[in-house]
Amino acid sequence: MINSTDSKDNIFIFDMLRIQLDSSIIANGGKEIQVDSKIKECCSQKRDSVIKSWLWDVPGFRRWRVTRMNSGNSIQVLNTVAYPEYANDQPILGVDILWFGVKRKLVAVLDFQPLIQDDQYFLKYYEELKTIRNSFNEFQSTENMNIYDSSKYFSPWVLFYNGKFDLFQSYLPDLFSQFIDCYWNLTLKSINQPGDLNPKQVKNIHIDYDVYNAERDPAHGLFKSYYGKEWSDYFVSNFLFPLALNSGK
Ligand code: BLA
Repeated sequence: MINSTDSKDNIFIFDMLRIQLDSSIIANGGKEIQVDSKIKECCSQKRDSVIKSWLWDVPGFRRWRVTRMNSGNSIQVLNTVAYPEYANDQPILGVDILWFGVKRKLVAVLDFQPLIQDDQYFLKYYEELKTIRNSFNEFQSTENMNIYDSSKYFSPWVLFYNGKFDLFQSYLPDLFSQFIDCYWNLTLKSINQPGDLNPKQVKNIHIDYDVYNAERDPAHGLFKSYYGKEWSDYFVSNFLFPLALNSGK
């Protein structure tokens, strides 16, 4: 049985993950950028649910967005994507963590999303992520990845879980902090290293990433059912994947 203490604990874990993320962004020089009020926060008319978003200006990054959805025991979400500057060809940070309280189901996806699928690129950027993945056995299978293509914008070392998972409260904070720390280490190293892709190539890949994800992200359907079609279309095009809007595709 699910009780209310359970639900509070889960909300607390997700709030903690976001605070952990905020603190590490601020420690690395991040400053919050104001977003319009429609994007900042939206409450569902139909259900007990609120979605809040933040945009950060972080040295070395073109864009860093964070979204937190709180629908009590129905669904908890933390989602963040960090796009490095075009002059840096390091992977995009991608995190999507969802908890469905009634089903006791966890969907957790944490990856350094590669700009290209290339052995040299993997050698350069994935050493530390490999080590983390090896210490979280449960997060190693992409078998249940159905909507996305695991070989497009996912690395072979993506931390992925999709299914019933009762231990998430004890696992997630540790997994998340190791993962984020690892990404900062990577950023420090790659800012001082020339990339193999030039800024024009990186820009085109960032555009393609937004186009691909705007088409595929199952978030859109979920948002529609909570916040209506108009808000969802606006949020996906203007906040989640803005480069898809002007790509001409
Ligand atoms: C899955 N993500 C999902 C699902 C939903 C969301 C509803 C399907 C879960 C299920 O029913 O099994 C929801 N995505 C969201 C929400 C936001 C969002 C609410 O972006 C809010 C902003 N998704 C990402 C990023 C990655 C990602 C950055 O946004 C990569 C790290 C991956 N999400 C991802 C994957 C799945 C998923 C791989 C599993 C879907 C599949 O089976 O392929």
